[in-house]
Amino acid sequence: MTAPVTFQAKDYKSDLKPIWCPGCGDFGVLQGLYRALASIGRPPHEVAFISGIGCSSRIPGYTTAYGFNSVHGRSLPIAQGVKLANPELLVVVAGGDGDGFSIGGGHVAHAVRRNIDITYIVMDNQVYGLTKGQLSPTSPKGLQTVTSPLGSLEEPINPLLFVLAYGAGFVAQASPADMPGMTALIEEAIRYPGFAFVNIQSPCVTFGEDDQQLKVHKAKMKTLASLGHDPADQLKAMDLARSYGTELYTGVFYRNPNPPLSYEELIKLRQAEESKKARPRNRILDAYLQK
Ligand SMILES: Cc1ncc(C[n+]2csc(CCOP(=O)(O)OP(=O)(O)O)c2C)c(N)n1
Ligand code: SF4
Repeated sequence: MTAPVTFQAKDYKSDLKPIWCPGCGDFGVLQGLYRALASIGRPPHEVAFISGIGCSSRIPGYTTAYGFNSVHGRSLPIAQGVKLANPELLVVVAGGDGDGFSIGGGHVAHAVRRNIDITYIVMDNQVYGLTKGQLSPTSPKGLQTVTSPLGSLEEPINPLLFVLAYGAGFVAQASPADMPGMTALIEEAIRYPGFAFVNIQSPCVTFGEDDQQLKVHKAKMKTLASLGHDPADQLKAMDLARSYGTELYTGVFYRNPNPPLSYEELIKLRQAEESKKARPRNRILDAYLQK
């Protein structure tokens, strides 16, 4: 009998050296992704990373999996297309809060309600890192940046509530300040059979609030488990998510205890039903297909 093939974190690591600033939170997230994939044990050629544009969106290049570093804000539509074209692939979407909730914000609602089995990891650093520190949609009110030297006047959006409100089946938050906890959450999200979202508080040490955010996270973090939160309780999840920006809760806010069929499973069922029906031939389509 041959032993089953197992994988280690290093098997997902490409030869490309990350060019992130020393201390950037994205290093930890990348390690967490490698480790979660190794624990799941799917070979790199069965995994695809899709991203938009941003520092965090460089992730696909740093893995040995298939990758598409696409267009700013368009990672979700591309990832959904990839998964539908090849449902056997494990598809992970990675990107920033600007990519996901500014320019790409309109896609989130539809990815959630369509419920294709992909995992969406947002590295939420509350600024636009790649373009040198402009305000992002999750920047806290009052944050001073190059575009808000006197402090931001806008309220941040709440990515957790946003995704919960559209009915996502899996919503979690993590920080690389707790590597084992973050890795376990990434793995759980990937294993969830449907659209899963993990908001990772991944500090930008160059343009963020300050360069000590990981230490701040460590001191501030509270696990939802320690609060006795039941992840099956959707309303309580929304209540807890309201404290985004003030508290730093980590863990699973919501996991649907009865996950519905994913979009790709519904398509398979539809195809099976349709194939049983006798349909009048479409002469124009038949002629086209025979060309
Ligand atoms: C269509 C388009 N608009 C704007 C840009 C410029 N741009 C590139 S990355 C980015 C924001 C990056 O911030 P975020 O997505 O939060 O990722 P981070 O760099 O912080 O990881 C912007 C505005 C672009 N590349 N394409
Ligand atoms: S600019 Fe910020 S987000 Fe980009 S690599 Fe540097 S620390 Fe990371």
